[in-house]
Amino acid sequence: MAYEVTEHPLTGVEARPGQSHYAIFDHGAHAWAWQPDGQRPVLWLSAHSRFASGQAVRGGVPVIFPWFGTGPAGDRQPAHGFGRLQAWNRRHVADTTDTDGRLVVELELDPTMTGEQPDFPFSYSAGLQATFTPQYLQVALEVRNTDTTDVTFEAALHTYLAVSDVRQVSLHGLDGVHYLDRTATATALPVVQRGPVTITAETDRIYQEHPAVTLHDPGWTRSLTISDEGAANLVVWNPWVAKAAAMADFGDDEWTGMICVESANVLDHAITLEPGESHRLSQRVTLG
Ligand code: TA6
Repeated sequence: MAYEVTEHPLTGVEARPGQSHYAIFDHGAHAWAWQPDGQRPVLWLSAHSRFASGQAVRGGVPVIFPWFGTGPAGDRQPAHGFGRLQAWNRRHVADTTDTDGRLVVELELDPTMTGEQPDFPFSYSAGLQATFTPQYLQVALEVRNTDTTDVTFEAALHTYLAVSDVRQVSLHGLDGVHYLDRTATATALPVVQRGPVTITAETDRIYQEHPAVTLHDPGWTRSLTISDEGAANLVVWNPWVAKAAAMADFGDDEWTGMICVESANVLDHAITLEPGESHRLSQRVTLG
């Protein structure tokens, strides 16, 4: 049976069917726990995360909307948009955890809730649906243009996955896919991925068209398959030593325990909707 979040100051829905744990905050429509029966947590959450309005939660599945980073032209604030910084309206909870172990939570965001957003002066509705099951977690963001003009936005489901040791994992399925290296030492030119992705330094890559990928974690003898729909990009990120130390809400030694695999539409794959059109971005993380 689902219940109101009790472990943190933010409101939301939580459930512990059997030995598993599901949880989502109203704040940012932010799924922060998916731990199936008999498994270690699949979503990573920093021990130093903040849990407050106006602050991003460090971990789980941040909903990045309506721009990624500082936007395509590098001129927008707050970083990664305003969607993850405030409470969304909880619209629907379908709790069948006592029968089939499933919990579906739907939340909404619209301009009446966010106040003036000079960098995004449009009418829209954004809906987030999180589906927690014993086999997979699915998060879907649907954005509708309710304005009378075209609306262009970026979005990402910025999923933090827990791993035994990021230096031991490998991400398979991106061989031959072009990516943009966003680390400081990179050239601005796309690079082609050769073989599985392994993490041996700060890694911040925006891959282009991509298939489902599989994260192999030998330390926990666990594999996760990450599949998506409506995502032109896949972002892979680990801050490594220096960037982890530079973030106040990220423990200096926590970088070894996580990798972000983010389904996204960013930069030249930003989405433009005509009046009345909508777009759905979804990601599913499946055990095995
Ligand atoms: O998705 C990768 C990234 O854009 C990195 O460049 C890093 O900034 C990360 O997101 C975390 O961003 P945040 O604003 O949550 O600290």
